[in-house]
Amino acid sequence: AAPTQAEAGDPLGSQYGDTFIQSCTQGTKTYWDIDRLSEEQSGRKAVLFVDDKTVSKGMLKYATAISRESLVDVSGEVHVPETPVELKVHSIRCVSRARTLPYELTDAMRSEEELQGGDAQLATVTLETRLNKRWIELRTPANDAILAIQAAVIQLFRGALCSEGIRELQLPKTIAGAGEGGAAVYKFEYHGQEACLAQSPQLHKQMALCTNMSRVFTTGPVFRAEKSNTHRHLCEFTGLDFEMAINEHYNEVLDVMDHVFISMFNSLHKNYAQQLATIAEQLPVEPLQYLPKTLRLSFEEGMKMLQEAGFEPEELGHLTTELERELGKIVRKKYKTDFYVLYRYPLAARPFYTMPDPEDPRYSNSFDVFLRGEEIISGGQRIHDPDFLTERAKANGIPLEGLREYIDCFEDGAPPHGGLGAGLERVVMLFCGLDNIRRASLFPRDPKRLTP
Ligand code: ATP
Ligand code: AMO
Repeated sequence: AAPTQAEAGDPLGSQYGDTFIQSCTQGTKTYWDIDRLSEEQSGRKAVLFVDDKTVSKGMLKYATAISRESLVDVSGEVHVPETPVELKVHSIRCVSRARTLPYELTDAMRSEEELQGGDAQLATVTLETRLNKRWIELRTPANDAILAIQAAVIQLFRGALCSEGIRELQLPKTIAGAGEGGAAVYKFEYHGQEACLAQSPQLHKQMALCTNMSRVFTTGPVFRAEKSNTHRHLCEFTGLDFEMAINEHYNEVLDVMDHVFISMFNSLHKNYAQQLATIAEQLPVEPLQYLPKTLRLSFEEGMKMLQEAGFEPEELGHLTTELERELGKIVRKKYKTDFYVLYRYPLAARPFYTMPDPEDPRYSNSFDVFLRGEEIISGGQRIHDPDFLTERAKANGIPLEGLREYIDCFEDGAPPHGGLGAGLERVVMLFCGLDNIRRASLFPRDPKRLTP
C-alpha cells in the first residue's frame, strides 16, 4: 500500500527505488532518511528504521553497511503514516550499491559561495565539479525544481500558441547554410556536400509562411559554434520560435509574445510556487517584477536612459552584456518591471534578414526582450523581397550558396511577416534568477564541455 493512504501497521510491501541518505540511531532503532520512496511519493519525507529488538544481528549489520545513495528493496510495515512517514523494516536487500559520493547531497544543497567559506575539500565543489557529476547534482530538490520549471516553460509556450490555433512544425536541423551568420556554425560532410547544423529554425520557419499557413511555431535543438565561454551561452540549446504573417506592424508579433510570456509567468507563479521557493532556498533571488502588459521602450529611449545615468552606449551599435544589465537596473527602478521590450534596434546590430525601418534605415523593425536585464528573446519583421534580401545578405558577407532556395521561395508570393525566437534555457535561467545557464540545462554543452 502506498503510505499516503496507509495506516499504522499496514504492510509496506516491496518498494523498489528507495535511496538512502543518512542514518542515525535512537535507542534500539537505527534510522535512514530516504528521498525516493516511489514515484507518487516524490517530495514526501520518509524514514526507515530497523529495530534491533526485532531483527537479527546479521541483518542489522548488513543494513548499516549499505552505503548512502544505494538503492534498496525493503519490506516491512508503516509505523507512522503521517509525513515524515516512518517505515519499520522487516527485511532489506541492497539492489544497487552506490560508491562513496565525491560530496554529500546535503552539501550539494548548499551554494558554492557557502562551500567556499568552509572545509578545503568542500571548497573544490565548484559548478564545474557539479556539472561533471550532473546525475548526483540532480538528486537535490533545487535542481529537480529547475528541471520541473524547464518542462513547464516549454509546455506553457506550446499550450499558449496551440490555444491560439497556431500550428507546431518540425523543421530540419541539418541544413545547407548558416541562418544567423557565417562564422559560428558547425559544419559537417553530408553525403559529399557541406552541411550545417541549424543555428536557429529561422530560414525554414519563414519558408513555412510561403505556404497556406499564416502563423507557425516550433521548438527544438539549435546549435551555435561560437567560442562563447560566458554565463549565458550554450553551444546547443532549445529554441522556442514562432513566425507569423503581419498586416501592418511588427507590434502584432509583440502582442502574441505578450500573451504567451505573461500567461507563462503567471502560470509558473501560480502552479510552481513550491518549486520556485525550493530553488530560491538554495540559490537566493529577488522576486521577479512584471507588469500585466510588457513595457515597450525604443532602443533610443533605452540609450538615453543609460546616458542620463552616466554610461556611454554605442548609439547605433551593439548593446554590451554589461550595459544590458545596467539598463535592466534603471528600468526596474523607474518602471517596477524586470520584463521589457527594446524595439527599433540599429540595423547594424541585427541579422541580414531583418527589415530596415522604412523611415530611417539606420534602424530596423526589430526588438529584443529582456528579463532581469538580459536578453531572452530576439525578433522582428523580415525582408520578404528576394532582391532586397540578396542585397542584404551580400552586404553582411553571408555566403549565398546555402540560402538559394530560402531566397528563391520569396519569388513565388510571400506575405509580409515577422516572428521571434527565445532560448528555453535562457528563459529558465532568468525567470528563476540563476547565475549560470548551465544550471538550467540537464546536460549542458559549451565550448569546453561535451560530456557527460
Ligand atoms: P544571442 O545570440 O542570444 O543574441 P547575445 O545577446 O549574447 O545572444 P548577440 O547580442 O546577438 O548575442 O551577439 C552576437 C553573438 O556574440 C552571439 O551569437 C553570442 O553568442 C556572442 N556573444 C554575445 N555576447 C558575448 C559575450 N559576452 N562573450 C562572448 N560571446 C558573446
Ligand atoms: P538570437 O540569435 O538572438 O535570434 O537567438 C534567440 C534567443 O535564443 C537564445 N540564445 C541562446 N541561448 C543559449 N546559448 C546561446 N548561445 C544562445 N544564443 C541565443 C536567447 C536569444 O534571445 N532567429 C533569431 C530569432 C528570431 O528573430 O526569430 C535568433 O536566433 O534567448
